[in-house]
Amino acid sequence: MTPEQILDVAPKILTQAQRESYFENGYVLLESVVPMEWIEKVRAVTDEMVERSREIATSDMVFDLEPGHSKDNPRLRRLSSPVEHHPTYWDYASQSVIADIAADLVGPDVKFHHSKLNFKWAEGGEEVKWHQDIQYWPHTNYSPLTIGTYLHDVGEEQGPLGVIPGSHNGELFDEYNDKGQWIGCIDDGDLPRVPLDKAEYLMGPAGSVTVHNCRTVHGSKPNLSDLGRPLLLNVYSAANAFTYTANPLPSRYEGTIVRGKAARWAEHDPRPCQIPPDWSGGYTSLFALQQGEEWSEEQLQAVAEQNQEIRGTAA
Ligand SMILES: O=C(O)CCC(=O)C(=O)O
Repeated sequence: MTPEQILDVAPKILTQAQRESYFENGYVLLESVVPMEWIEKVRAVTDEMVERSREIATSDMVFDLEPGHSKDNPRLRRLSSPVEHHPTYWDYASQSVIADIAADLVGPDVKFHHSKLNFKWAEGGEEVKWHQDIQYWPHTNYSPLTIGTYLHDVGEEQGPLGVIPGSHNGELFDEYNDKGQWIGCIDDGDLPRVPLDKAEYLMGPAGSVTVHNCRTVHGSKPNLSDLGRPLLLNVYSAANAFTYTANPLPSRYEGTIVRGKAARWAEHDPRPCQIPPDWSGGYTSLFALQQGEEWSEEQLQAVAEQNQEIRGTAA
């Protein structure tokens, strides 16, 4: 659907001005839009997951650990595919206001793709380098978007999500380096073409939601404050957008229609998309890839096995 066709359908949550702003700028911030009952439920299961992470010492397909993580001092970068690990995350992704927000921006037929929870731990939570998402998981069109939910209040000090307004209508950048290695971010040599001085940082109280389009250039600074910044990210697309590469963060819910109905025809955008490495054997993590971290043979083997298990259970 074109933005005009989407705008012709009555919105469920957003104002018409917010929808227009999303189409123009490639992002929108919705402050305090999620009821606190949901946030409290999600926080409670997140605490449980953090407890579980005390038992592991190296990153795997579930927990992406910061260097320095230990039983006594857990430091998580990411919980991968939270929907796969606790039903509350899926209830939130499929039944809460965020799926309605997706419908307001991709059209009434909405498909779930994947989820992740980026912690950006207090006192050192790592930066996310400037990148676009769609090169990680190409679709036949550019409707996919990511909805981020701040589980706690986020101000400038916590490393809020930063976006470059209008970049969704610009260049799609190469996320490989000049040696042909996937770096999952925009190479330093290309960054001068990104108007970083125009970056907008999206902040708000717990329950605020960030939405960015899959072509929008975005990133975030390290969190040097003494408060964590858990940001729960759920990715949706129009039902008529189809993937043609393996999902880096698979789950049994990939492809589930969360609003409206399934598509019988795929919609194709003529603009080309870069192809990522083949994730079908497993994916490490955005942070590890951007930081150029090497994972051990044992970690990669464990990831491959967990990956196989999840793909085997995918609906
Ligand atoms: O956590 C963040 O600040 C950004 C997340 C992000 O860009 C991603 O996970 O793709």
